[in-house]
Amino acid sequence: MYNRRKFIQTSALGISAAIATGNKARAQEGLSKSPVVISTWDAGLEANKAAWAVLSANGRALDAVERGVMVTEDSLSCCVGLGANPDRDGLVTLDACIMDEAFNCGAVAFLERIKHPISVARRVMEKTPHVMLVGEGAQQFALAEGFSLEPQQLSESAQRSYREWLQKSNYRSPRINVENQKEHGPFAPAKLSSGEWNHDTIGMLALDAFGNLSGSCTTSGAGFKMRGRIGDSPIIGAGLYVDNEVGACVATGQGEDVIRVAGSSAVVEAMRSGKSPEAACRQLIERVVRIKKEKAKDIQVAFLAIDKKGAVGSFSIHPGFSYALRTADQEKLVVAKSYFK
Ligand code: SD4
Repeated sequence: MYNRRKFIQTSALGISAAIATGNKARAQEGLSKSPVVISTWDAGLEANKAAWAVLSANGRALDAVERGVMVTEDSLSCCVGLGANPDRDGLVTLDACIMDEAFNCGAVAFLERIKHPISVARRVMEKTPHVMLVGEGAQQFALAEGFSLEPQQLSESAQRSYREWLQKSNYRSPRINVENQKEHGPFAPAKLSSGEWNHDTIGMLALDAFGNLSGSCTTSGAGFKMRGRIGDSPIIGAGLYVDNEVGACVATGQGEDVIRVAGSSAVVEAMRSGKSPEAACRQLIERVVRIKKEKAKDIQVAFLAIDKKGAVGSFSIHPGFSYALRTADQEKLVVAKSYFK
């Protein structure tokens, strides 16, 4: 009798055989044999572990990029998720998006009091005819989907930095990863007690054992932003883009300047025309620098990309951006090259 156990065994064998055949074909085409996951900033190391647990068990890249960034959303010591810096009215508002190998995508923006915006973005993708929900509507949808409403309560570090910010209440564009808050003002990220720099975004890209790409991006946006401000991170084509035939890209840094060049989509197009992931990221950084002229000195933008073969690369305006890489035989933080030295 073809019982359930046998079905599971047969399916498991089927999956391994499919992966083995897939690996052979991919090796012949010069594609990566192992899954790969990359994510932005130091927090990516922890996030990659959760993603790797999915990828190494032959799970989907889509599940990996959701699970991975949930770790960062959960961590109150980091400024992604509800522990993040608030807007200038003292309220935390969250943005996120996700995209799979078949151009399916979902996003939420200006979402309050929900712990895992990335999972709400995935539900938007899977359960609605839309790509993006914002604000109250996004929150209502999340509640209808069973997410719980968390208290609007700032973490201790966010309370501290908000109190400091209120002393001057001076709104200006965020300066991301500029390494001296005293010199560069309250918009530079805080140094954690661990000595790491605190960033407000994580972007993650994964290639799974089936050769499929997916990506995710989740953020509290710029600390002390104007109420209602939305950056690049939840915008498909700006903060994230995935084209399974070519590659994928995710952005971090000053969102306004990523949106104006349709950043992640443009990096994927540069890879389509034959550029390596690093060369493609560099081309877009050079474009941003050209557009911003003198002001490029004051902003940080970084792109991180992977191509269909599993090659990865990154480029930023200023030094200080790093990304976390995990494959079957590597787990490390890589310092990206930058336009200014
Ligand atoms: C934004 N791109 O909201 C985000 C901020 C960011 O590390 O990446 N911070 O503009």
